[in-house]
Amino acid sequence: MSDPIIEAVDKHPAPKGLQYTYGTAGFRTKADVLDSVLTRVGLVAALRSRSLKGKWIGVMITASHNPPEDNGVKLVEPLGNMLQEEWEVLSTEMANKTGGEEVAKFYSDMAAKYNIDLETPARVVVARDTRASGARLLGCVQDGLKAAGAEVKDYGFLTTPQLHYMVRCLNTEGTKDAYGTPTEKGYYEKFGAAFKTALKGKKASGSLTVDCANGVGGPKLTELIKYLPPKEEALEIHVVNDNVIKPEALNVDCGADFVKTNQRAPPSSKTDPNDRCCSLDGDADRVVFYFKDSNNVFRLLDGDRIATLVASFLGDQVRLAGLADSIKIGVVQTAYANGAATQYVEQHLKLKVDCTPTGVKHLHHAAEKLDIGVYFEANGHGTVIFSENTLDTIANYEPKNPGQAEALSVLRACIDLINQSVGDALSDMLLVEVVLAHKSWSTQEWLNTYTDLPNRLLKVTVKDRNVFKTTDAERRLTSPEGLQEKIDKEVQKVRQGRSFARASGTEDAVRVYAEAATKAEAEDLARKVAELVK
Ligand code: 16G
Ligand code: ZN
Repeated sequence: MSDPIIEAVDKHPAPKGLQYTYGTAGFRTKADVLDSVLTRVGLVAALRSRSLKGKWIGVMITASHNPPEDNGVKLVEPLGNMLQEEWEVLSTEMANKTGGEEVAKFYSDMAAKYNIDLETPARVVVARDTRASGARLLGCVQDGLKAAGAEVKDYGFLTTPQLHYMVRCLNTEGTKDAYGTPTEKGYYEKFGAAFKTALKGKKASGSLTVDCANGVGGPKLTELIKYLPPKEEALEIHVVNDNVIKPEALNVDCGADFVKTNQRAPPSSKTDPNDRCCSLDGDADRVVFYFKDSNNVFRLLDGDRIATLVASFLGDQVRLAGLADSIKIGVVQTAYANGAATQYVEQHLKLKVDCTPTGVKHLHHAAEKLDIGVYFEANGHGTVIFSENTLDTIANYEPKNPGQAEALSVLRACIDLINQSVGDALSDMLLVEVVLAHKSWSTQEWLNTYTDLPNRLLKVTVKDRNVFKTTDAERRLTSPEGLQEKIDKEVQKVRQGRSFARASGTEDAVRVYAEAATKAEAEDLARKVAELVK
């Protein structure tokens, strides 16, 4: 009898001489060398589901902000979290096995090693972004899933956070932790209703122009808008860069990564000074805000700004609700957070700041230890999570006066508005709008809360990036020997200097970050450190 796993794997042979790694964002590379990986990911997803007694596991086919010719895939755990690290390693091993027989053997070895009963049902949810290669790669995953005998739900096109939402909803359906209805309509209804309640009748000033990176966020936002309160009462949204019919336009001269990296609006942008804008990335899990000020100068409100805005607002609401003694808020950042943002949170908001290595899973884990954990990377990736205890406290607290009742109601709506399974550009965007409406703030007032230290990010090509090893949340190098001391010396030469170098997890390069009191000093410091790294 022929083995369906061997057949499926041999139908999509691996290109010779390539090494695949399940990195910070799953497998990600040129789409035309991914077929074999996707079939094997199907097998791993089925095993992972069986190892969790048939819980739903998510498979998202996306390469986020990467160019149109790339693609990728990542696996989602039952509550919407990123794949467990041990399984990342197994996925990497599986992806690099040579042929069907080797893969089939590894599959049964894994089952034996982890005591996985292969008779247990396997349930897997799949979705993809709008890349041209998505349909073909979906077919490859399906072949793997079918060979492993998994039950499959294919949601077609979704944003990455929508897929995380579906996974969490499916696994909590009918329990006390039910997260929502596992349909697209359920997603829009949940977030639309929470937005309306959280606004408390307040109206956003002006309008919001949303650049969707010509990705899946475009059509999904257009759909979401139908579930928001009428624009005359709440928020007027203009959707731009939503052309998904032309997949080669994805992330090209637009989107969150373009705006953050180039520190400028998409060239196609036609907004006036002080118009509020934001950009999503290609799979809508990142968002950054920006505007042109009265002097036509581009002003960026990135993930650091979203974190400070949201942390200050939630802090106010917790205090107003009378819960300041029982609920502590903390902010989680990475080394890329601007020093001024860190200082603002610690000294002005008087909240604790934790720093973790780059990558959502690290921030998420640190945030899970807090009552309310606000975590954002500077690039706009992030969300807010509430601990079990905090959720109970907010759900059960009896308000002592109308002021407390109002704040409690806002907090409850925010809990629903924030996608707690993962950072979600659409949900984060609505949250920012709620906070600005409550504070009656323009983007200029939001910007005025603190002044960013001038900074510079450089990409350095090196012979072997693996020799760059870090400690202290990537802020210091332990290898190559002696390099950190040299960086320290350069840092001391400038005012308010800070700099670090780390190997990229997504590109074959080392990234150098530097900040200082003036632009000239920051640029100079970055250049000097880059020289040292070379
Ligand atoms: C991945 C991470 C992102 C991080 C980026 C850093 C996830 C889902 N994505 O895209 O959070 O900012 O890598 O890239 O964790 P780098 O290692 O190349 O600097
Ligand atoms: Zn993304």
